Amino acid sequence: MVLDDLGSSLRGTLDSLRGKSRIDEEDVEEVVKEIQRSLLQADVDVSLVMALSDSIKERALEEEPPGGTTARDHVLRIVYEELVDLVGESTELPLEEQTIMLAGLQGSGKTTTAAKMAWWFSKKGLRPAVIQTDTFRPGAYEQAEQMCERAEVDFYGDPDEDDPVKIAREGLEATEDADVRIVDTAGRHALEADLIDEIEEIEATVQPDRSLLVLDAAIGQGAKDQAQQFEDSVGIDGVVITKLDGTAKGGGALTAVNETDSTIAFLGSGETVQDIERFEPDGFISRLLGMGDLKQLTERVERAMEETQAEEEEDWDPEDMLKGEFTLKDMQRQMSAMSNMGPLDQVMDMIPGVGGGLMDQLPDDAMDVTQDRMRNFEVVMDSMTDEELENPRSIGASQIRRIAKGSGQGEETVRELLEQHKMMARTMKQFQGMGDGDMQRMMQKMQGGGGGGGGGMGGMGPFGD
Ligand SMILES: Nc1nc2c(ncn2[C@@H]2O[C@H](COP(=O)(O)OP(=O)(O)OP(=O)(O)O)[C@@H](O)[C@H]2O)c(=O)[nH]1
Ligand SMILES: [Mg+2]
Repeated sequence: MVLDDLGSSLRGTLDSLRGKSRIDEEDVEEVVKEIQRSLLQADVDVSLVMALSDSIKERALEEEPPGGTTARDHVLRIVYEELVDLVGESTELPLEEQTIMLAGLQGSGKTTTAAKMAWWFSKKGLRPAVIQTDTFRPGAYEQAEQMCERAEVDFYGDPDEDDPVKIAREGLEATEDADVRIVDTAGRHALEADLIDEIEEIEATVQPDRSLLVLDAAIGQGAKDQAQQFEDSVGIDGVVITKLDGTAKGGGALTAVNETDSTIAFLGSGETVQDIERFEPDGFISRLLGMGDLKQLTERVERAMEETQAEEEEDWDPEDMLKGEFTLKDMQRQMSAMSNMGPLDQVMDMIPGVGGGLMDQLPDDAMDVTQDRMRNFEVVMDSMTDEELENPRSIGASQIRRIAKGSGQGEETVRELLEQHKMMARTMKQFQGMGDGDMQRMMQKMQGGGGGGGGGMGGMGPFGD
């Protein structure tokens, strides 16, 4: 994703500052060079890069490091602050009744984003609805309808109507009961006069409380003009950057945001409705720099736990795992909690110490393999009886054959699953001897010593080692 290698290259440079209490101009030059290289490679505008590096240089040399901080921490803090400043604030988005219009070029991800945002609002306890006004793209109605179904949110569209303004007007009436109405609009491959006319008309009809511009992270310097044009015609309150999961660099989008004095509202990082997150400048930059982002991770974990619990008919206490035998049922629950959290590599990226450094050392597809395997395991477990799940030791060769057949997986996958389970059960056993106090201490350690989740990155001391 954006500035992907900034973290690792910068870490190397900063590490050379370790142990020094004062920094000289040469050290700062070195750090600034790394930052420039990463930003330019990521397509961030040259003048922006220069302005940023000048202020980092100036501050690093002139500001006195607060007592007790090392040269490394001092520079890291300045880099962090300047980068946070570069990406700007998060677009204000009160959790209240509102209408939001999405604009953007063809294929930028508007329709996907509409459904994702609706899903996001529904998780915040509001009732969202998506209104599809795109009469230009064939299949736009079905696409939006399907995505909204997956997001389990209300949807309005009219495949037989070809006047988008009329659809918008009728859509507002039809979705009167919704709290948040998200209006999806048509895209064109370039900003032509008729697209501008159309979106201006829709905006006049809908009178959105906010208009968000959807930008593909792959867009380069062209983003700047595009953002300006949309700003001039309908007014842009915030930007959504999509496809950050790809190889895209995102720097063009960042430049557009900066140049138009706009802010970022959401980040999109995948094709499913859950692949959205609210933009948080601190967390975003800490993640880039490999500092991890505890706050987001905590949110995801909490959400996943809620969802897993909602799916369970009986109450399940994770601590039960530490008491009796670790069964396949426990493993199944654990895996379902994991898959609710989103792609494994994204979750890993948010864990301090794991994101950045460690991830760099894994082959690119290491996580995908694990995820595919997890999916296969889930299918296999679905083909097992309760008795087998509770008592995996009882599973013999003939049962393996039956389960493999029933799940459409090979027998070796079933065996692998049983092996994996055995390994996990052994690990769990090691925890079993721990008293409550030990467990608590371990959790606190994992949360950065802050105790209690939700504390953001405050406790972990992002500038420490
Ligand atoms: N990998 C990835 N793909 C995305 C993301 N957002 C959207 N896409 C994909 O990008 C393609 C275009 O997305 P749409 O939502 O249809 O884009 P749009 O702006 O509505 O396109 P038009 O209506 O034709 O203007 C689809 O194949 C989406 O699945 C994302 O965050 N990550
Ligand atoms: Mg669309």
